[in-house]
Amino acid sequence: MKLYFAPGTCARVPMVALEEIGQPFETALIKFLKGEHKSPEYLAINPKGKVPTLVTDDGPLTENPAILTYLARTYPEAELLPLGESALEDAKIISDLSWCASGLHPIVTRLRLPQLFCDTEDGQTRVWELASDAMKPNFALLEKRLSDAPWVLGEKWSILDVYVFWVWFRVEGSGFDTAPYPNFADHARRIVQRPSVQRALAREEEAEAWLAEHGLTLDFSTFGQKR
Ligand SMILES: N[C@@H](CCC(=O)N[C@@H](CS)C(=O)NCC(=O)O)C(=O)O
Repeated sequence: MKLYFAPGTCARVPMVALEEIGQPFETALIKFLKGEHKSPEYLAINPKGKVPTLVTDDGPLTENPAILTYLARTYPEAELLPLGESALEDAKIISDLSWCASGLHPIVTRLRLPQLFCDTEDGQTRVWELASDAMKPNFALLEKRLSDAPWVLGEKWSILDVYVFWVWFRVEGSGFDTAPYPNFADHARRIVQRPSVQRALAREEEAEAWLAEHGLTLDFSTFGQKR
């Protein structure tokens, strides 16, 4: 399998999943600043022009919920997700994956890159403020879940923990006030200790260093940090 990724992006989640599975996999670094994600070659694999893309033996797969479900079903011994208990329990897991991808991720993008949503500085401030307001109830839900149990799905770790960790990491660096969410903060500290996460972060660091060496570092200096 081959994972197309860029450091700091949501491709971190399938990267950790592949590390958990423990079988050799290839990675391909997409250089956003070179526009590689919009190149004809990449669009032939992923017409949406985004990362992650996982190329499997049966062809490319896009969208985190699909990639993670595929990996969890194909490698059940890795115990990425507790699938197969019942139709309802499986659907609840899909519900959480969808929440990360279509509920939380779009707000993360507005917090990190408000300039994509408005081309005036005042407008960008407003995008950031509205995104911050929109994120608060979502963080409150996660704070509640992580005060009731150590992991998102309860007593046992799952790849959903890495998905919400990626959201935490992105939001924490955006200027959003994370102080009211101590259990979520503790969850992030525990997740980062996981060996698979350490290995994925090391891969990202290596990619980041390569990008820096070639003048291709993406300026994620966020609006929130600039304020
Ligand atoms: N719904 C997609 C979202 C993928 C996505 O938005 N990826 C971002 C990085 S976190 C990206 O590739 N952005 C580049 C762009 O939109 O040009 C998923 O869950 O996989």
